[in-house]
Amino acid sequence: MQKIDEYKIILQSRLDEHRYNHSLCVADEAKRLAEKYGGNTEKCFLAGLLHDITKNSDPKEHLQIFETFGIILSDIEKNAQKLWHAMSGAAYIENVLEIRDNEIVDAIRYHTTAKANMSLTSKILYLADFTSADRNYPDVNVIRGLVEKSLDEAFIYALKYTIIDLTERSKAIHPDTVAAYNETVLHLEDN
Ligand code: DGI
Ligand code: FE
Ligand code: FE
Repeated sequence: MQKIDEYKIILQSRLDEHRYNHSLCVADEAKRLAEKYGGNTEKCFLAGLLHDITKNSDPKEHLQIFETFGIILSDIEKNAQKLWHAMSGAAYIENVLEIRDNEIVDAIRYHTTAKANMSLTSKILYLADFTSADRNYPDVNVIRGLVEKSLDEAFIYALKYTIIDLTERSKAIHPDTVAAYNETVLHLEDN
């Protein structure tokens, strides 16, 4: 697809080499998971490719994007700059790259915190970000094993991993992350 090549050039101009390589790896992993779980391979690939498009932006650029597109931050969001690239990235791809596809925009918007009632595309992106070939955090092989077995089991594991990591570092947990966790465990209890 011609567009993909254009997006890659934009990404290369915005991201350092490490982050660009990560984006390519997440795109491949998202496509693989879409094939495995009956998702939309093109949307998942594109969401993976573009998900960290504003990751290397400085605070000034993030704040500029929030102002331009009328995004108001909660107190938790103001204090957690690591969450900004998901919000600014979604606004960037929707309004600057003009990708008017809610499934792709939403997947990028929630790729860091997750949220309740995520679409298959959003879940796939969230997990592909954890299991992409470039990842090497402790436990990466546990979640790689789980994602081959069940998307929901891998999803709950990833949420727990994130919540444990945040609490250990005394960081605030975004309400969307709590909602994703609650919804998923309640759903598991039903079975
Ligand atoms: O952008 P990546 O590094 O590929 O991965 P990501 O978008 O999942 O970002 C991970 C970072 O975001 C990690 O440092 C933890 C942080 N994070 C994720 N969920 C929350 C969070 N930080 C806070 N304060 N609250 C959250 O709920
Ligand atoms: Fe990210
Ligand atoms: Fe990422």
